[in-house]
Amino acid sequence: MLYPQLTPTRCVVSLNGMWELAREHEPGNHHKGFKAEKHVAVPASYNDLYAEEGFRMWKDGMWYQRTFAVPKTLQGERLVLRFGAVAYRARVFVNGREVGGHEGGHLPFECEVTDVVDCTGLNVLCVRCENRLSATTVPMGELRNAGENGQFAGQYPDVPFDFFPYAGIQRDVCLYTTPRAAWLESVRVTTAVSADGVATVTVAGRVGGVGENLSVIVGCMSRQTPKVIAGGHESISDNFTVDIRIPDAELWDVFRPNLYDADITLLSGEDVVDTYKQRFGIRTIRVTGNRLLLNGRPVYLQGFGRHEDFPIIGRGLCHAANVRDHELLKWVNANSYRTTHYPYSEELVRLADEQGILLIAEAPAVSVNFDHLQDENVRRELYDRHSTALTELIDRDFNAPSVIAWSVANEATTNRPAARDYFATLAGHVRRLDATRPVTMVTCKVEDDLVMDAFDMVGVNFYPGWYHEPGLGLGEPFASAKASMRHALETLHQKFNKPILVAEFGADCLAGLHSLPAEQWSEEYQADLIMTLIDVIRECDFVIGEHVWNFADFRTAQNFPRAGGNRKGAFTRDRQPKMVAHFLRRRWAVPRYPV
Ligand code: GCB
Repeated sequence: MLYPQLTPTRCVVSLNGMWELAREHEPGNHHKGFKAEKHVAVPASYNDLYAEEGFRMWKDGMWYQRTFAVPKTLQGERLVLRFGAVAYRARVFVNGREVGGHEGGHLPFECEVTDVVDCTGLNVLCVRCENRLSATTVPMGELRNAGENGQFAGQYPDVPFDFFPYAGIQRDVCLYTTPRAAWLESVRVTTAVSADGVATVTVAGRVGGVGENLSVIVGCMSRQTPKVIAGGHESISDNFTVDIRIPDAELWDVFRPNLYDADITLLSGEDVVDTYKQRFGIRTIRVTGNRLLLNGRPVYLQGFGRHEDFPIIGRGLCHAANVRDHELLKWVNANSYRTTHYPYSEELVRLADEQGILLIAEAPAVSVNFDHLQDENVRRELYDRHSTALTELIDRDFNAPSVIAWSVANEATTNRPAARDYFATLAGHVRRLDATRPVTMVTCKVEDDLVMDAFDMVGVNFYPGWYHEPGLGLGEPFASAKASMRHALETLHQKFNKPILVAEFGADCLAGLHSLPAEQWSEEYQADLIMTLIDVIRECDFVIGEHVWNFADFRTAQNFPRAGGNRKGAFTRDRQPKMVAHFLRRRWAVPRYPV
């Protein structure tokens, strides 16, 4: 699926804005249009928009509707409705007819509506969202007995993770056109660089529809020096592959986001049928021994786990908030983050491409709990959804140079024997789809993890000084937290002999709360603990990165260990620095490896 683009052969019409909303109290005829209860903003999560609990916590059918007309100039084109993401399940109706749907709340989907729309009048677009989770959804939810992930038992709402299960039409909606007879359907750019700096760029794609005498022209443009620098031309049927050589390639790198465009023209005979510009970057990323190599040089990941989470709009796409977050990342001298615990918006990934920020892109599989997956059929059902989510994620982000690794899951019960096969098979699935990036997963099982040897690098979440070994102690400050961190990292390394990313560590902190000597929840405690643990982490040469949990405070389900949300942010929820952010900024200003 291509990201919607205005080109000489394509048009994009935004359907964002004010829609109408109603809860489905009883099944009925909502799909034909309904009496609204509320206005609703698109994109946004609906949960935090209203004053009533009955809307905030609603997870059954939530109906959205709006009307749209098709401009005369677009009639005769192929018409497609595209949704950036709808959580968790969506069914889409145009003029009462079901035109498509999707499951999984963080990836795009589209529905062709060429033959359904009325070009003479207004069309009624209705979308049914639903946010019920189960043992076989990704993520899992509503498990009642939370099993090993018991820390989440009894939360309100009932999810086995701490971030709030926001729902609704959370990303952009648009109507876009392509030519009707034949069109570019997908494009994948793979790059390789030889020792003498020559890049081979392979632009492969698929054509939809049918056309006579089709061919494709690909021109490569450098964004740095905007001119066509290389090109290729192929006669094709429905698939194409064009190889292009770029001598003296300018590589994409951290904060040096050299980007190229593959300018693709689909021709039928001499006539231009479709055009599309696919951006890409040329860079290599791989794990060797105890290092992660970006363009052949060791890179140390310093940054955070994060959430798409903002006041009022919840998980809704907000360009301003995304710009602010990336500005703060640069200010604090971070170079990377993990898209915990689900795929972030395409717009954010594109921003990271353009700014040279490194991303570990994570599947929406948080807290996969094998205590609820003892039945093989149930396990297979979950696996199918999980592998589909990864397929869709890789399909969407394959061309993004900022994405340097795939994370297939966060904190599963990886100490259960059934987890082994499940994750080894999943790692194989990801490698078949993309052989150009490392595959990882994030565990919290140190002594008894059974799966991490299936991955290229080990991600670990570990909270000494917070969930265990709390307090400064009477001797050297944080002595037991330090010992515990060192032991965990050495144990994992001895066991798996892979480089390790410390994917989460940290402490909650209520901004403005101070204490001397430092105690839990204070700014001093969070700052001192994190900086102390960074010292320990850096004594371990096999560690390839430190990601503090979390970039910013975020909203959670209600639970007694959470004070108005998760407060482990280095920044507050409204994106102002806590004390630790200033410390990190100084520490991260000095490169970990010699430049
Ligand atoms: C974790 C989870 C993360 C939580 C965090 C915490 O290990 O991966 O989703 O928010 O701990 O603060 O407890």
